[in-house]
Amino acid sequence: MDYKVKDMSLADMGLREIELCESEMAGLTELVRQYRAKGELPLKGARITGCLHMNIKTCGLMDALVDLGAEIRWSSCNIFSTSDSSAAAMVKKGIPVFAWKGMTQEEYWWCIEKTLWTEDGEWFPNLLLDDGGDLTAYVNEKYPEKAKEIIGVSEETTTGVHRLLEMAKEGKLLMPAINVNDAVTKSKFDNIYGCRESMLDGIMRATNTMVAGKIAVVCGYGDVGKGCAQSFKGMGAQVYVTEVDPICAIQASMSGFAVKKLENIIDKADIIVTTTGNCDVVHPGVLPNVKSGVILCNIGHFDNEIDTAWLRENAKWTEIKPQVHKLELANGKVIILLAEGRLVNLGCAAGHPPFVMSMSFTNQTIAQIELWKNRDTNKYERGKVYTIPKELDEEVARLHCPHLGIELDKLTEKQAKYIGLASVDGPFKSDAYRY
Ligand code: NAD
Ligand code: RBV
Repeated sequence: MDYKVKDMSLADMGLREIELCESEMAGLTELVRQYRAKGELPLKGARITGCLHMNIKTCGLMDALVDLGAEIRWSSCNIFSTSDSSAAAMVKKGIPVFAWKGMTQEEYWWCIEKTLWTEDGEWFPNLLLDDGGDLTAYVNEKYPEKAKEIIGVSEETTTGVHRLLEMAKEGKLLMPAINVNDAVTKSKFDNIYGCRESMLDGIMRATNTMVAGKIAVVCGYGDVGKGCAQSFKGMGAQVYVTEVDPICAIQASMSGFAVKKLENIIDKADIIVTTTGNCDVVHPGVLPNVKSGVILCNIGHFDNEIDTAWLRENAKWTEIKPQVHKLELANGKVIILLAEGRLVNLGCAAGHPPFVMSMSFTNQTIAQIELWKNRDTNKYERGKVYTIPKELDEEVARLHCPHLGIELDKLTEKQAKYIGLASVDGPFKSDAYRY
């Protein structure tokens, strides 16, 4: 079997770590159990290439896909997000993994290429599972003839969905796509509550700084920004938000956060985190005005939210430890930059906790099954982007309720009719409902 990981001697530790978080991946395990109990292998025949942070939680997703009948090959969607013990553990289980923490950008693309073909050239995926859109763009651009035969792709994150919609608009998306991010049970949980826990984990592991009493600035108040702002508030920081969208700005204000222009607050901030999925948010126009010693980091998908390209040219970099750099600007000010501007929760910590990733990955698994099950129907058309149907979204939530000890009340027929539902078992909301 072909593979490339950092160190196979870490495999046994990786296997023990997977076991440690298994019980928290409750809904995903239950989904697999239900199929197996029925004697079904809904992904039999599926050949999935995955490109998603190769860490412990993702091992749970990979195991689920294999347990449901799929063959898989895997790489990480970020150069810093691999857990080397997880990667080794999956290789030990017989999965071709191409991922290690701290790879170069060139190695990153090499790994993606290696997940598309076996050495004999016999294997090419018939499904893609992506996070951020790099794998999807790579296959569509480099192998368009092959891409036209792929059954579909499921996409994990907000930025990847933006890229899918762009490709679809330009007629460059050669396969059907399922937008996993906009399942309610993904973005309203992973992006909010996942980041609420893993952002601070990243900052603390990297710097060991005291957050209470500090001034924290959260750029962007979408789902991720909401989680990050809550997290800082919970820890006792004074929190400022920056926004461009008046709706999100009022939401921030009414949650007790002062909303200011970045240029008016940057000189007071002790910690700044970008959460926008946008480029050039912390830019050369404001960077020289930071408070010296500021901790600067990003939790959005790509490293262009903070203008790291400018910082490379205009600051003296000293590595304190991997993924933590001291940057000295020409005016003498110091910036502590985390994960070189890449996702801080995955570069400096281990990503989201397993329970919330179980919710995201149950959606991913359902999306893969949907695409595969409908490979010969016209339900999912090439070049179009679909969201997960409401019934399945509610089912993902239902699968996760027991683990939290949640008791659900039950509608009567009369009540269901009164509020306009087709069934006492849901769907409980219309597609327009915003949660
Ligand atoms: P979102 O669209 O809900 O929120 C982004 C917000 O940023 C919006 O409200 C937008 O108005 C605001 N914004 C855009 N440009 C801005 C600017 N220049 N200044 C201030 N605000 C600005 O998106 P989201 O779901 O919160 O995702 C944000 C990013 O985080 C994406 O890149 C996504 O892929 C990524 N993400 C990362 C993780 C993680 O674990 N690291 C988890 C989920 C999502
Ligand atoms: N994310 N994955 C993890 N495997 O630990 N943590 C966060 C993990 C995902 C999350 O779903 C988000 O949308 C995406 O990473 C951004 O790349």
